[in-house]
Amino acid sequence: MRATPRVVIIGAGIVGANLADELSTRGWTEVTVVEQGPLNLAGGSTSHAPGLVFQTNPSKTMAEFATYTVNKLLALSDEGVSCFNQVGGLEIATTPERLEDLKRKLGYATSWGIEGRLIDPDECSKHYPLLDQGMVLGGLYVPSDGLASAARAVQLLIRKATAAGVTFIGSTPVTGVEQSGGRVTGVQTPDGVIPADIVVSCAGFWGPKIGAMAGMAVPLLPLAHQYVKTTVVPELTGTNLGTNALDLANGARLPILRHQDKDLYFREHGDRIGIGSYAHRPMPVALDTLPEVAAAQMSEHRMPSRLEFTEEDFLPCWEDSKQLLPALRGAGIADGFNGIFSFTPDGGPLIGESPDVEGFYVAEAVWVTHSAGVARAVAELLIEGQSRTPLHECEVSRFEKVQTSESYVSETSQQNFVEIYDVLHPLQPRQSPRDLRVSPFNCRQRELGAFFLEAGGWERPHWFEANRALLAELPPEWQAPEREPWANMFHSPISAAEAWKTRTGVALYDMTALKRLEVSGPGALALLQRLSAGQIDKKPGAVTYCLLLAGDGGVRSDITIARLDETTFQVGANGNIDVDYLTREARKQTSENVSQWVQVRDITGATCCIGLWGPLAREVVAKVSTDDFSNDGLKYFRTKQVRIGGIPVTAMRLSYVGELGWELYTSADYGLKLWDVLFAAGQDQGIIAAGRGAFNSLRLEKGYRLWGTDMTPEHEPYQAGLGFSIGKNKESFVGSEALVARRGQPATKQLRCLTVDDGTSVVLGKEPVYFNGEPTGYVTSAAYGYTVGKPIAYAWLPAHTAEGDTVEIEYFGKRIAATVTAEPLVDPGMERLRG
Ligand code: FAD
Ligand code: THG
Repeated sequence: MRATPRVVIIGAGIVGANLADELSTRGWTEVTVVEQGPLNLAGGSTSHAPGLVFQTNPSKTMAEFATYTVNKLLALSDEGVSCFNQVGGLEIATTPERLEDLKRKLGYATSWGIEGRLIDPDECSKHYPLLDQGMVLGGLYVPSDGLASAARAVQLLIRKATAAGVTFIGSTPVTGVEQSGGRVTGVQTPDGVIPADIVVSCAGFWGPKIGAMAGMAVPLLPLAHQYVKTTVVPELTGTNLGTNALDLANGARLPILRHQDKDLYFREHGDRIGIGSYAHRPMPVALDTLPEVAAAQMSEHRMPSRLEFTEEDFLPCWEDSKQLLPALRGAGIADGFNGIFSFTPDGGPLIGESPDVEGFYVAEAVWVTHSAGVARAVAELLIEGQSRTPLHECEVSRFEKVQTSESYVSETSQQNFVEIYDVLHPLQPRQSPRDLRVSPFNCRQRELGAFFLEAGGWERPHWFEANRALLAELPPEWQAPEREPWANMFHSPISAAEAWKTRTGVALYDMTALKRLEVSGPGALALLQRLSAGQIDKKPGAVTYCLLLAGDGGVRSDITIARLDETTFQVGANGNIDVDYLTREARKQTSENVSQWVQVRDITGATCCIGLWGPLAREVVAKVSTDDFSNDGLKYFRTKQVRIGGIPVTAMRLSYVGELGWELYTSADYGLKLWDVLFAAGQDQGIIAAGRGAFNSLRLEKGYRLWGTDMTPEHEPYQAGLGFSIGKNKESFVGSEALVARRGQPATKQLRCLTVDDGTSVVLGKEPVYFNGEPTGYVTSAAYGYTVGKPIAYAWLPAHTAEGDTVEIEYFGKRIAATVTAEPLVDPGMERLRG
């Protein structure tokens, strides 16, 4: 038995080198890094990356990765020269829209603990004297941003990891992935097989090729992106900042600069300027057309990740650059290239294990900016079974199968390239591909004038124009104030009417997009008892709301488990990450003890679901079913098989909007009929179809958390206000030991319900929250609460904040007063749900 597993890392770019280091510093030293290029300059994206690190990101996880990378590279030094030159980062606005966007960006930075400030054009010029100040409306300045010396960092990491016992093999391509019995066993090279218990592909944009060796779809697209260096800029001469290629990052004093209104970024290279452009057409690259470069020929100018410069694509950018930085008029383009890197369908990186080959992992589509942070997360994942930074936005298993097809990846990744610097609303949907997945009710929803947004490939109605007429009847206390333009995007006042009808009448909600699994077999109960923190060993017919915890007690998902019969359960989950986890664990359990076999089936697409909710729901269903839907006939959080209009339906009595009613499941073929039967039956009750706009408001009023937004694996159940769901008298389950160990330790933070004092300001999420003048937390979900007549925001705040405390939410640079309030805001006594 080895002390630690044998790990092979494919690729010695910034990700692979960091991973070797993160593993070896944690005592995993049986690590071999195999690199096709020469180790001194491998020829991947890292070998030519100019190394700009802007840390601010809408994603907390990505910001955390960046901050860790900055700190690690700052500390990584040789002969007194570090691998990070903290020149600061400046993003400028030349349009009013961008200036507003920078305010939101400052919000993200503050929420995630990155110090930054908005500065006026004068100060922009002070930081960056080459700017044409007349063009600039303002800037966001982040002093801790700067330049990574990526290629040099790789060399230092190789040296450090080698000293710790890691083996690096250069000029050796991996040509195959060996496996046996569903497990990875090694990698093939021209010199033979290197045995391994774990293989991590850090092959950057070559990822799909390595993935194919293990039968794994790696949804990234290699794209070329232009970068040029100018000739000497007279204004910069005399600064004499050194010429050593590996030391160039330290040859800069000016902040790194983004001019996003023209899709450009800039850095200094001694007395020259480097310019990167996203302004050109997307240029996808087929991996089999890469230039072949022999080891001896590899140089800064010749490498497989560097394609010929297509100057005509750059010329408009050169004009834009000279306009912003007039000093460039005295210079020319000295050297340009089309460098290759990775894009993905949602812009996030790809981290995680293959669903089919145990022990085969990927860590790809990672920028230099996030590289050390990603490497740390992967090391934690391998060694501790879980990363401390939540990975739900990065896990390769987050994609639905249709989203890993070549055509989908190609189209969406190119679109992401085009939009990379655009001002995008958080709800802004992609234009194409759309209508990939539609529920059986889609045609009716269209007839009702649904406004659709997309999630996981599904079309989900947000409101229905057919309900606009209800606005005329809307009682004054349900009328919502007007929103400012940003919060008003992808929003309709019709949501108020839909919320009103749900609380006072009855509404149909399309819940089809909710992930559903059937877990069955003699081992089904044991599997779900072990993985969930809830007590589900109940009689058939029971539905249980429970948490999936990680080993350290963090919330990895919240699900509902319905026991349909002794050995069959229906699970309502949050997404493909849950499917991947349950499937993997079911396979393990089955292989360990075949008499306890268990099967997990994703039944989402084969079935559909209608939420029929509202105080009049019972009247509607009574007209079309002879089954007993009375309070005793089907109790709260119970399920039974019924017929509605003759259609076989699984009815579950629960409601994410907090109203009387049921989730009604049937197979996809019956879906449209079920909708029609209910809609016709509900005419006397004034039934409506309602959308996600109302839904999100109603669920927040009821205090129901949304996993991935309100809580993530970094939060434990009690802080998140979900302690009630931990099974009583339940001893051993994943995370139980950690919960016991944490018991008695005071929580430092708490998910709190805020209401906005002015009664009108609706925020969107991720805004920083100030307490006693200091930024101390951030908003998770927010919505206008139509029932309570106030905007609501949930926020993570220090545990010492108490009900009644006043805090301030920063939105577009303004402070909005809000009050910590007891929750839930609606129906704390559960009279509506249990009635
Ligand atoms: P790579 O550096 O490409 O490493 C992968 C390695 O795997 C390669 O060395 C390759 O040879 C090896 N490999 C592949 N296949 C095999 C095989 N079969 N066997 C063995 N080895 C194999 N990011 C930033 O954060 N800031 C920037 O300013 C920035 N600017 C950029 C500018 C340009 C022009 C480009 C193209 C990219 C830029 N990037 C930037 C992105 C950044 O360069 C990459 O995201 C990053 O370097 C990827 O690192 P990596 O280790 O994943 O990949
Ligand atoms: N329906 C079903 N499954 C789901 C969801 C759903 N799984 C994923 C996600 N949504 C889980 N989220 C919730 C959140 C709250 C509730 C149900 C699912 C809920 N909570 C009750 C409460 O807090 O009062 C639980 C009461 C109890 O445990 O007795 O209803 O929408 N099928």
